Amino acid sequence: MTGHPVLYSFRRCPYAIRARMTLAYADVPVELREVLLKDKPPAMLALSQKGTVPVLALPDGRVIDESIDVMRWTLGHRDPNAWLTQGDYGDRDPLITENDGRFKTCLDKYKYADRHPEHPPHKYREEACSFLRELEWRLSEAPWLGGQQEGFADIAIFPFIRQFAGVDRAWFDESPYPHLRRWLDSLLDHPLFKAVMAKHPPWTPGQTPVIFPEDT
Ligand SMILES: N[C@@H](CCC(=O)N[C@@H](CS)C(=O)NCC(=O)O)C(=O)O
Repeated sequence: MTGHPVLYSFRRCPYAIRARMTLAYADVPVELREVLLKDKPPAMLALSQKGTVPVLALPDGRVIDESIDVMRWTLGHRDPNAWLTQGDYGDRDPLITENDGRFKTCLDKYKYADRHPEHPPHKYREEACSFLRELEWRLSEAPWLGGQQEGFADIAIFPFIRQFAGVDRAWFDESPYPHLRRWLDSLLDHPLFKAVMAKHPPWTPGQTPVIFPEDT
């Protein structure tokens, strides 16, 4: 035991990425336990039976198993650039609800179109585009979704747009969303994103703890 909160996480999971980016931004240390989704550790399932990552276990016994709540808990500790109150909406931005709901459903169908043969992939992509248009409009007004600085909505939504763009980057590069591309590229290049994508082998009980973010 390190005395730090324990974060069960999966490197490529967009929900876990936004949680880790927030922890790295706030510089709140946790013990990071990388999970294999097809072989989840019993210790994690004992904390949260729904079996999704991220899961944050606090030293006082509380368990936070929704990524947005992990972000909020983290920012309750330290929020140097006021992510929670960025722009008109802060952490209540309606774009986040749309991202996590309708857009995520379209993204999954677009990404795994072979599992949804009722329609060709471009149909799912077209459905997702109504959300991209909303982002594009917001980003044509200001560099970040909340205004002049990056904030909660940017970090909450970015990992999903990263996935979307990655399905067919050539299409994305030609798409009529130049502001969104600029925004995505600056987040892909962001030190916070780079900091959270280091690779770690799956956690095994008793191993030397991995502390995240790393002490620099
Ligand atoms: N609403 C949850 C969703 C988390 C989620 O669905 N994570 C995926 C990985 S990206 C997961 O753990 N899926 C379980 C599985 O694949 O077994 C959150 O925001 O934390």
